[in-house]
Amino acid sequence: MPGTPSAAPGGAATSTSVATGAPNAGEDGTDPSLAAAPALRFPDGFVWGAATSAYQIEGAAHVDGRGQSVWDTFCRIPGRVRNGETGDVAADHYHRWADDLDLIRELGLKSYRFSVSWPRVVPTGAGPVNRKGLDFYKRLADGLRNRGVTPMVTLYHWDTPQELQDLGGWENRDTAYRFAEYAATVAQALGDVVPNWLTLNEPKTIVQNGYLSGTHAPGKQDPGAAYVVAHHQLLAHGLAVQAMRPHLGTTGRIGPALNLHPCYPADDSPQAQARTVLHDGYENRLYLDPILKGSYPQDVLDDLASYSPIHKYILDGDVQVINSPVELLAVQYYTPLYVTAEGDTVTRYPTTEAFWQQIYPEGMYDILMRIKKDYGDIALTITENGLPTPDTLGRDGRVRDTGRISFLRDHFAEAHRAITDGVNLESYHVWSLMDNFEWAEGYDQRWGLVYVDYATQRRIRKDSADWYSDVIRANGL
Ligand code: GCO
Repeated sequence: MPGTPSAAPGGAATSTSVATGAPNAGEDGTDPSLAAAPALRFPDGFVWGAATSAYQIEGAAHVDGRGQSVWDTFCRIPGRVRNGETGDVAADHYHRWADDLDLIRELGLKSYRFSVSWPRVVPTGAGPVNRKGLDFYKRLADGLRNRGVTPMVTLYHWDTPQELQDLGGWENRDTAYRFAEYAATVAQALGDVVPNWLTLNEPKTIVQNGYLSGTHAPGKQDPGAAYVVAHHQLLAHGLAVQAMRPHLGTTGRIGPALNLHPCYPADDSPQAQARTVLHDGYENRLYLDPILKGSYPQDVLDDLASYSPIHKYILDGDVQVINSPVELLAVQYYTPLYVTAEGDTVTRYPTTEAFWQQIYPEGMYDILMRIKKDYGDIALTITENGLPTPDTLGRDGRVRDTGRISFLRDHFAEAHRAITDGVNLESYHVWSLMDNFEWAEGYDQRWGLVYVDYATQRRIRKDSADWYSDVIRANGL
């Protein structure tokens, strides 16, 4: 059942601050130790990081043997991506990776979540491995380690190899097996330096944007195929967990990266309540339940029966594979959903430049507490939280992204509140390390802590980057 708003909407997050250190009155009577001590201190060992994905930052789309992905194809369909932009160059991270790792170290990040491009490592999606591609990620992982930063790898962040898409992509069950083979290849190559692994990034977004709205690659509007795609992605997750396990030793941890939306009724009618439960099923339980509980939510399966052939594609043993044990759940929180009696969603809070994103920090607390309540104490990591802001480079060379600082401060405070109330949250990765290709929005939105001047590829730390470095140093705010 979705949580009800935990605080009066827009209410200030409550927090428990613990004074640290004995007061040592300074000359002016203030206590310098308290001035340094954060009001909200995170547990010792809490890990602060940032996240990116391959297609959004790497560029080098036709370099060193990389195969084509569905996003290379999608960007070339007129009208699909704003200004006809592509990830061909992006932030040119493929060539600038060493400087970017230095930047990560300078920011004080202790974890960096990046994704491996499937077609860069296996150009056709199946078969021969591209050593140059694999070597790039080996350099990246080793480079992070050498800088005291823990790598976190996402194996699939939407860049399906085009040759597999030509064979049906996620509509084709075979793609799940090809994914498991690719995952094992990467785990074998990097398993000794990468401790934290995420199989899929937001399978729900592939379903909703790739197969329902058609706003993301492969750009389909096919409700019949959409939830078959959900199932085959979940099967791919389970097969990959099993295929990777032998290469990760006793310390490697695996899990999915799910964008989870706390769902609330838009009014107090019984109809809105009922619609909210089903909405929560489609948004959250359809992915959480098979992976963590070993069963699909029956209310969603019943609803799907009227329009989706998914039932024919769930074969005996599939859900057991999907339920292969995982040690990590990556939570990506951006926005709440408010559901009406008719099953529509309405906007309740101010939105960001991303039309779909409502600013509601308390939703972070609610989704984390709900996971604890319904799914137990699996280790949690926030692998995406952030917003786009109208960032401009000032004449003084500064980017005053005050909106990002207040957004992050409020969401960090809610994460702290959840930890205080018993949630097993161990790390937090801001989306994103740097400005990047924001899918159908192209480069129009800037989500980074670091500004990218695409004309020169210069990286400029925004005010939020400096603020975040202070948070990391203090381990709190
Ligand atoms: C995701 C993403 C990121 C986006 C970010 C902002 O993993 O959900 O789509 O790649 O850039 O979420 O939309």
